[in-house]
Parts: sequence; structure tokens; C-alpha cells
Amino acid sequence: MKTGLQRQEENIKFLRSVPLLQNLPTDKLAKIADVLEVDFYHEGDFIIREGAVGDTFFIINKGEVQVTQKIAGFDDPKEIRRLDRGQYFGEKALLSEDRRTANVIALAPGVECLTVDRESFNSLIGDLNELKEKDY
Ligand code: 6JR
Repeated sequence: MKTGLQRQEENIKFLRSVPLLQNLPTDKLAKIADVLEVDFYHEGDFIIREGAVGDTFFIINKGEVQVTQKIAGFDDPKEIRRLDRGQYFGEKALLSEDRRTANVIALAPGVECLTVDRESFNSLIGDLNELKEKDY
């Protein structure tokens, strides 16, 4: 059995390996590790739906996701990229207080994400320059 403390230490170690969070001091990483939740998704699950309202930021801990977006004139959304362990998504709706800009779908065999809610995102992550400068 893993204790809560072991889980917390594992999460801090993983967060330290996430390029976005690389320059954060340990006390901030510990705060993120305190508030994050772990979510699991099966292959094909829509983690995010384009156009929905959203209040959650995601960091991929295991697996891979497909990002798709509606293209004017086409029925089916088109794949724009894939993301895997250590990468993040869901920041755009939080930064702009707007709707989700794309679909994010779990690929096989499933996905584990660390999630942070809007309030914690605002106080711990939202100010990072990489996020504000991100230009897809
Ligand atoms: N574009 C998430 C990953 C992209 C990408 C291009 C865009 C927008 P969200 O998909 O955050 O939820 O994290 O909106 O909260 O190439 N993602 N690659 N979004 N938007 C999003 C990102 C992630 C969906 C992308 C994304 C655009 C292009 C033109 C508006 C106008």
C-alpha cells in the first residue's frame, strides 16, 4: 500500500519533470501537489469538448491524447496534434475565461491526468510566461 505522503512525493517528483513547471521552487510544486486531483480516462473518452465551458487544467501523467478541432465546411473535427506524458492542455479557457478551443480525446490504452481547478491554476500556474506567450 502506498501512503498519502509517498503519493505526494511521487507527484512532486513528476511535477518537477514537467517542462512548464521546471523553474518553479519546490514550495510551489508542493502546493500544486497538494491541490491536484488524479483523473483516469478510457480510450475514446472526450476529456475536453470544443465549445464547452471549462474550469480545469490538465497535465498528462500517463498515456497520450489526441487534440482535434472543427474545421469550417467539414463535418468531422480534424486532428491538430497529439500530446503525451509531461505535456499539458486546457490552459486556454482558463486564461481567457472563454470556451474550450478544441477537443481532447484519450488514446489507447487510457490516460491518467493530474488536474488543477481554476482557482489553484490562477494562484499557482496561470502567471507563467510560457503559458501567456504560447502561440499555437
Ligand atoms: N490550438 C485545449 C492543443 C492546440 C492548438 C489552436 C486556436 C484557438 P482549452 O486544446 O485549451 O481546451 O490546451 O481551449 O482550454 O493548436 N490545444 N493544441 N488549442 N486552440 C486548449 C489547449 C489544447 C482545449 C490547442 C488550440 C487553437 C486556433 C485559432 C482559437 C483560434
